Amino acid sequence: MKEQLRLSLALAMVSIVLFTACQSSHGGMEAHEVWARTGVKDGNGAVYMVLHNHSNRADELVGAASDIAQTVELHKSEVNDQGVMVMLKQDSIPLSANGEIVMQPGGYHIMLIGLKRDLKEGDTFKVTLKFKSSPDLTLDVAVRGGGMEMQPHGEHDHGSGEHEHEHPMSTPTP
Ligand SMILES: [Cu+2]
Repeated sequence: MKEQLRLSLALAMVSIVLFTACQSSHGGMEAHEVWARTGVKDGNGAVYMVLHNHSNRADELVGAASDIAQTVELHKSEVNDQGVMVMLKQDSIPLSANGEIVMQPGGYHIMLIGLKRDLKEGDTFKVTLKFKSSPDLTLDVAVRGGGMEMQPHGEHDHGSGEHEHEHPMSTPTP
């Protein structure tokens, strides 16, 4: 009886692993856990995911596009030598053969600059990834709550000294 229970537990765990593992049959690019922070119209947002390259050839992520924002850029958050978190625009992000890019808060992300509408928990929108070699990949992005909202441009931050930043730095950076 005890053995049987153990066996069924093991089988259950195997099926969970199979379910969450990559569906790698097509040998191309695949994204997992694609999500965005909540945000407000005219503010900024960020998209995160884990991107897998299931092919034996290295490639590069060279851009992203979406109707949701005025401008869409590849960014990397980094702590500079003064200990300040900054966001650096990336012209491309390398993706090794059978490798992955982890986009998460505090690291790589897809920056949405000038949102065309509010992003509320449960909303979805589309983002298209562009690669150097692989075909474009269009993804459904789910908006998750709990993200820190980015301040809209305008009233609150046309003070001096901050204008060289693309997004206000007073809020936590993606
Ligand atoms: Cu950014």
